[in-house]
Amino acid sequence: MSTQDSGRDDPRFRQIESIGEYLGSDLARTHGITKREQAAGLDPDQIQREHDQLMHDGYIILHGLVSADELQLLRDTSAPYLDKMGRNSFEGERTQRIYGVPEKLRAADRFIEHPHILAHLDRLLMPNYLLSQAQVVNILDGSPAQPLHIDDGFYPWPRPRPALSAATVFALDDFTDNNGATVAIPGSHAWGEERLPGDDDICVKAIMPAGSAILFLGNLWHGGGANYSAQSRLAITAQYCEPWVRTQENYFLSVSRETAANVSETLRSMLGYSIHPPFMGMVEGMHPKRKLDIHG
Ligand SMILES: O=C(O)CCC(=O)C(=O)O
Repeated sequence: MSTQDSGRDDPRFRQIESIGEYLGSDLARTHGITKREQAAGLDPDQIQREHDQLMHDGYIILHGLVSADELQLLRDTSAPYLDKMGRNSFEGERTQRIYGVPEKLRAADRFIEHPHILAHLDRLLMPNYLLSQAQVVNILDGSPAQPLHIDDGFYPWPRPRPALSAATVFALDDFTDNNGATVAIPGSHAWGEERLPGDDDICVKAIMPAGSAILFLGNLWHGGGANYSAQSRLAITAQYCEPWVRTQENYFLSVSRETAANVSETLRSMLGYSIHPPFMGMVEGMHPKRKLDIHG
């Protein structure tokens, strides 16, 4: 019989009985979801309490997530790339940003795939969520506050609605009262389209020591603060989105295949080498990892 006669004769052929099974199944047969909080030795009750607070306020601050050495390595390896100012008031006229972080800065992996952050993302987003963007952000002295914004407002689904993304800002320097600590409006993740931040809204500042992070929902109003401290404020921010929306940075272009083959399985998946069932992310009907030269 010719190989074109019937796929049913192939032992790998799967009979799909219903549209529900079709939509719910992982036809590319990706990996199961790991219980990351267990694997990382995190206390599920504590994560649940933090999750409840995150859903109530729209943000939480987590302390002591990374070591002094991990902070120093990221500061040192970032420094050569911090050579340009922002191109508009949103990027910040006195703010430096590094894009293409997963290609340039291996020291950032620890922050992007931090188990405590992933434990929360695993509760917030669907399996195989994606890294939407990651940036090192250096707010220089004299920088005005960044305009308040929400991170997932460009997806055309009117609010109030569930967050389609979540973000971290890790302090690489201590965040103080006057050096540009991230500001946020508690509870603003529940606002509708028509409500904009006003003078009466209470903003909190994420004042926290280096190595801490603010984790917030993509529909929370927030922004980088004003820096009038005579020192710069270094941070790394990562945004993660549902696996069925478009990411902001196109990592298939900014991350080489060689890098994608060599990062952790978790980061590779978040860079888009993953499948949202049944087919989103496939390449020629196959799992995208098949395009990488992965050994072992
Ligand atoms: O740097 C910060 O504190 C926040 C940055 C931010 O929200 C952004 O650039 O979108």
